[in-house]
Amino acid sequence: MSSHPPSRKSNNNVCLQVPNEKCGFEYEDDSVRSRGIWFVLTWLFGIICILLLATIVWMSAVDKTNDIRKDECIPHNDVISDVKSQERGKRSPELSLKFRKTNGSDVFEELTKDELDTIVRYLHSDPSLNLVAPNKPAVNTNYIHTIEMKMPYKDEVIAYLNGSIKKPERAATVFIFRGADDPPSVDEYKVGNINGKIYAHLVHTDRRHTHIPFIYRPFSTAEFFSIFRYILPQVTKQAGHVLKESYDALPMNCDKKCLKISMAPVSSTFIPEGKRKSWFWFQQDIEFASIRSLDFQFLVDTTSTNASNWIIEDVFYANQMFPNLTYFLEEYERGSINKTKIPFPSEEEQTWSTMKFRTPLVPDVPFRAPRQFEPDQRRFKITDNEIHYMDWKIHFRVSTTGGLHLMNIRFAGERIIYELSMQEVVVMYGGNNPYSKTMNYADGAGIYGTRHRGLLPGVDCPGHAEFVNNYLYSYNEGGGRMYENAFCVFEFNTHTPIRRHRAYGRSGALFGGLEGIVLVVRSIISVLNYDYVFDYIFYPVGAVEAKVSMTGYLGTTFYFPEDHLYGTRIHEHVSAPLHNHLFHFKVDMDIKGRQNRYETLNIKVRQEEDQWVQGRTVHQAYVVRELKETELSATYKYNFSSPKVHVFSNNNDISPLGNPRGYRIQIQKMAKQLLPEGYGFENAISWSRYQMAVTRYKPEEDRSSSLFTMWDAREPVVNFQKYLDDDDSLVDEDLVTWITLGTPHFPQTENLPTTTVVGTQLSFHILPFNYFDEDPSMRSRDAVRITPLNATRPLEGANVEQYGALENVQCVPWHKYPMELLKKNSTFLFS
Ligand SMILES: *[C@@H]1O[C@H](CO)[C@@H](O)[C@H](O)[C@H]1NC(C)=O
Ligand SMILES: *[C@@H]1O[C@H](CO)[C@@H](O)[C@H](O)[C@H]1NC(C)=O
Ligand SMILES: *[C@@H]1O[C@H](CO)[C@@H](O)[C@H](O)[C@H]1NC(C)=O
Ligand SMILES: *[C@@H]1O[C@H](CO)[C@@H](O)[C@H](O)[C@H]1NC(C)=O
Ligand SMILES: *[C@@H]1O[C@H](CO)[C@@H](O)[C@H](O)[C@H]1NC(C)=O
Ligand SMILES: *[C@@H]1O[C@H](CO)[C@@H](O)[C@H](O)[C@H]1NC(C)=O
Ligand SMILES: *[C@@H]1O[C@H](CO)[C@@H](O)[C@H](O)[C@H]1NC(C)=O
Ligand SMILES: *[C@@H]1O[C@H](CO)[C@@H](O)[C@H](O)[C@H]1NC(C)=O
Ligand SMILES: [Cu+2]
Repeated sequence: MSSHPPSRKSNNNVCLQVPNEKCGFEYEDDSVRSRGIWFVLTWLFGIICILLLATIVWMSAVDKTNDIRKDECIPHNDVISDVKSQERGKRSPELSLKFRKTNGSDVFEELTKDELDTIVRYLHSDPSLNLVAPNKPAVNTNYIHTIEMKMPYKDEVIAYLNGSIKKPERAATVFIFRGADDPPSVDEYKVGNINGKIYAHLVHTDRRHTHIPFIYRPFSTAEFFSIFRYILPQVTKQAGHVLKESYDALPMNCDKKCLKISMAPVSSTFIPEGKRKSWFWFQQDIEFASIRSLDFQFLVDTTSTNASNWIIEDVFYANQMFPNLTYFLEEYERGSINKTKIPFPSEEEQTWSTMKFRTPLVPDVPFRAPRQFEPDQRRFKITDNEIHYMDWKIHFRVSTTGGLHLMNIRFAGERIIYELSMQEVVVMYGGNNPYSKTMNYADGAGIYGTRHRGLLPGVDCPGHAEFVNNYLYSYNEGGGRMYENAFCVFEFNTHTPIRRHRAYGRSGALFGGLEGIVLVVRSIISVLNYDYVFDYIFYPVGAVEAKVSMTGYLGTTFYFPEDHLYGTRIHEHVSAPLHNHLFHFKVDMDIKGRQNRYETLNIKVRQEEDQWVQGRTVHQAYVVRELKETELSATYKYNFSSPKVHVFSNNNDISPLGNPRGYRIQIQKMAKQLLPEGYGFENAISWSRYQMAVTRYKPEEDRSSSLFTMWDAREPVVNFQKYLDDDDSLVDEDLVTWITLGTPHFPQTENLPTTTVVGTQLSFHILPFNYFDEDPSMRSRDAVRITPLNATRPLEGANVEQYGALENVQCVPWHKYPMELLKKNSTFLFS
């Protein structure tokens, strides 16, 4: 028990959550206190309470180490009922630091540490690959960039799942950077039969490039290391006096007044063929640099694999561009430039960009916020790599390059979704200064799997969530390592009823309702300044929602008056430019099997004769069903004037009422790609042209984006448009749906110090559409039905049916920051 603000007296954090009773606080109002006691007594004598106590006593007996007080919730973490969970280790109330135990037993499971070690040993033993370990980062070496499980093709997986073949071989996708080769390249390898006679070969497919120009490689530690070794010292040596005069700070040997370097890659379409260039600029190295941008910028040509040949090209300073550093310095000496002068922020001036608490604090008394807990015990479980929750069963994997993928999502025993995954996160900026004009980030370069880490219980996910760790291999993180608290799973009461109805009349009265209870699978990635919260939400009605919320810091530029055209001046010297956030998702649905079709229900309006009233014509809406026969005819660009319902169904499974059983996809927030098709960076993210697109499943059309998207627009490694251009038939085929979410973000001063998730949540729903004959949530115990005892006298007592769910539970919410643990060891959060 730990985190009490000093002014709060708490009875060991254990108290009765009774209305008006303020939980162990010094309390002045006696009437409130006695009311509290009255509630306690009522509660103590409640029959349901006795049931609960019996459960508690039983559970205490199960776990002797846990001295449960009768007014305390059962800390479910200690009474996990299933054997597998116990195998994973009993979780301390603070936080589990146990590693997820995996043994590669399942077809969806990521590679285990042993498997990764085997692959690394095997590849390193091949002299022709000439590989070096990740501990000596240099651009002109050959090294393994990432390793991840290569999923067997869907045919095989499904045959394995239905028991008709034995387990497919374990295989891996490996990206090898070959900076030492001439010409240098990045190559995609398949390493197969990992646990047997292992082999490796370059992947060949016409669906993407697998032998990739080295200039398209994502930034790696090797490259950052070289920037720090070769470029920064050069800039500091030649222009250090400018930085000192302008900002009273330096990038090196700087003690307390330091400059941080930030970087924006220039996509290949904006520069001559065969070149690789990035813009760099300085920021004050304080909390937090991304909103502390300064005006000294320079473009570096990093085409050579020999970093000592990298060239500093254009320099931008004081709203002027100079063709080279020497020329800039001459002009600077000559006094023809209006020098920028920004004093290094004092302690006090630093505050606005920090997340330090502001005063006066709200509320003025540190009463705790409402919080959620699980009164009985956890109602879902996670076994190896599968989540079990009510009618849902979900496999998962965390791919090193792709992040969290949910696989084989079943409801009531039937697969509905084979794969649900995020494909790419993009931010496209504009602005006055040179780097903003070509600043487009595709965060895949940041290696999504490694960004899943460090979720904080109590803030990022509820304290009662279960956290999952992952072991992944990436060069940027020094090889194989554990990522703790990579994602979390929790059951959650939204307290928006999922359904309800209240009716009252002479014929009787009735109330029926279902609490808003869902399962959330959450991951959060931080890339540079931004944080994205990804939720996959599972509803008792058989629906799934995918949602992304944005937070973190703005990306900014140094303010010049011209920036008014592009964004908002958010501080004296800081402008935040308009930008467009885009997200791409893959949904591989299988509705009653793999042979599905895609139809739109087009809502139209027409004028028609009213056959019931002579001579009257009416305007009214009607529906035209349009079967989408091929990929190109199935691309969807939102049009306000022609609303559509997007239905995916199985034509071999028609309900007795004549409705094909199906699911539909409904997108809540879309953004249009405003740039011309094929222009610049847009060419690398051709998926963003469509709010939705549907393709026929092809094993090699696995992803819509790649590690290389930030750089490869001239010749995209994965070109999504190509998936569509072969215009395959979509009728009664295995269909994959690709969904773009997005929003333009026009920054505002309220985005200081950070942007918040409020108003930045984008989502789509995957909803049953005549799939069930009746809402499956009608079986939920979380529902209630209330009817009068006597239908003709509804005011004289009612009957409450709760289907057995324990109610009126009063106990301690299980919500704590892992405070004690963090004081001793904050590895899980910051590593
Ligand atoms: C892997 O674990 C599962 C259960 O978690 C077990 O049934 C299987 O035998 C294990 N496989 C190996 C190769 O250890
Ligand atoms: C198992 O799946 C495979 C591949 O989809 C299919 O060909 C086969 O008929 C299925 N077998 C059974 C027993 O369902
Ligand atoms: C890299 O370039 C520098 C300067 O041009 C040269 O001295 C050095 O030998 C080169 N290194 C390699 C490994 O080619
Ligand atoms: C730098 O730019 C100036 C002005 O365009 C030019 O005269 C000079 O040759 C350039 N120097 C180098 C080293 O490119
Ligand atoms: C420098 O500042 C003066 C006064 O504001 C302005 O008139 C002049 O145009 C500026 N020069 C440059 C090169 O921006
Ligand atoms: C939008 O839909 C309307 C009504 O069907 C149609 O007339 C119009 O051409 C469509 N606009 C575009 C851009 O396709
Ligand atoms: C319900 O109330 C009506 C009107 O008072 C009465 O006649 C009837 O017997 C009651 N029914 C039952 C089942 O109690
Ligand atoms: C801190 O925790 C990490 C796991 O998060 C563990 O590997 C490490 O040994 C711990 N360090 C200490 C000093 O306990
Ligand atoms: Cu934004």
